[in-house]
Amino acid sequence: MHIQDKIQLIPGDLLDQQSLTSAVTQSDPDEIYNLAAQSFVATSWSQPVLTGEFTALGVTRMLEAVRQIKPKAKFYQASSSEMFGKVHETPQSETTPFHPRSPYGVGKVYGHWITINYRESYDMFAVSGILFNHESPRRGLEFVTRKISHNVAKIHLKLQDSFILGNLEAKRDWGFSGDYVEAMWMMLQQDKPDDYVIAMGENHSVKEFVKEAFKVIGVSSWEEHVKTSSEFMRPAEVDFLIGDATKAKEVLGWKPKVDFKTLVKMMVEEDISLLKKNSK
Ligand code: G4F
Repeated sequence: MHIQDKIQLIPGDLLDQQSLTSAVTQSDPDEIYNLAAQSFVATSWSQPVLTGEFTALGVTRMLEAVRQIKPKAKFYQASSSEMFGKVHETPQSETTPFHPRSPYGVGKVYGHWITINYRESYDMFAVSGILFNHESPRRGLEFVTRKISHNVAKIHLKLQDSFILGNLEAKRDWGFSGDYVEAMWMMLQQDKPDDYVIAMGENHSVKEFVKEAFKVIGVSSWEEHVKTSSEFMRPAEVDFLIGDATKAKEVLGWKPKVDFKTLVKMMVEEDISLLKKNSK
C-alpha cells in the first residue's frame, strides 16, 4: 500500500494561525513534527520576507496552536545545520555558536530559539533537532544531490549529455533521510526534552558527490558532462559543514545505517528506474 493511502491529510498553512489551531484540534496529536518551511536556501534571497514568515514566524504560530490546544503534546522543530553557516568551530555540535549565511539560515535560528523559549516559558516538551543535510530518492530536484542523481541517470539513459551546477567546492555532511527521521522520533521518546545534532561526522564536496554518482554508471570522465554557471552560485556560501552527533549517539542510542557511497548509489539507481518507468 502506498504511504498516501495510510494517512489522512488535514490542510493547514503556517501563515494562517486559525488553520493550525483547527488542525491541532482535529487531529488531537500526541506528537507534532514541524518539518514545514520555505526550505530551499537559494530561494531565500529572492523571497526573504516570505521565507521569514514561514521558516521563522511559522514556528511560533505552530507552537501557539500547540500551547493553546494540546500543551501536553510533544513538539519537534526541524532546526538546521545552515544555522552554523560560516562555522565558528569544527566539527559543529549543540554548543557551537550560530552564524547563518542566508535569510533561510537566519529564519531557522529564530525557529530554534523560539522552540527553546516555549520549553522554558511554558514547560512544554519542545525539542529542536539540528539536522545536517539529509537526502533520499524523494529529495526535490532543486537540491544538489537529487539534481545530480537525476541528471546522471538521464546521461546514463542517453536522454542528455551534460548538466550545469554552481559551486563544486562546497562541502556538506550528507546522510540518509530515513536514518535522520528515526532520530527525530527518538528525540520525542525521551523523558526530558533536549536538543540534538544529527550528522554523519564526515563531509564531502559537491564535486565528490558528482564523481561518485558517475561511478555508479561506470563513467570516470565526469568533467566532460558537468558545466558550472554563476546562475547557481549563492550571494553568501556555507563552505564547509561537518557535525558531531556524539550526544545523539550516547543519549538516544542513534546509529545511522546508510553511508555516503550507499546513499549516492541508491539515489542514482532509483532515478534510473523512475525514468525508465516514466518512459513506458
Ligand atoms: O542541496 P543544497 O541546495 O542544500 P543546502 O543549501 O545545504 O540546504 C539543505 O540542507 C540544509 C541542512 O539540512 C537544510 F536546512 C536546507 O533546507 C536544505 O535541505 O546545496 C548544497 C550545496 C550548496 O553549497 C550549494 O551552493 O551545493 C551547492 N551547489 C552547487 N551547485 C548547488 C548547486 N546547490 C543547488 N541546489 N543547485 C546547484 O546546481
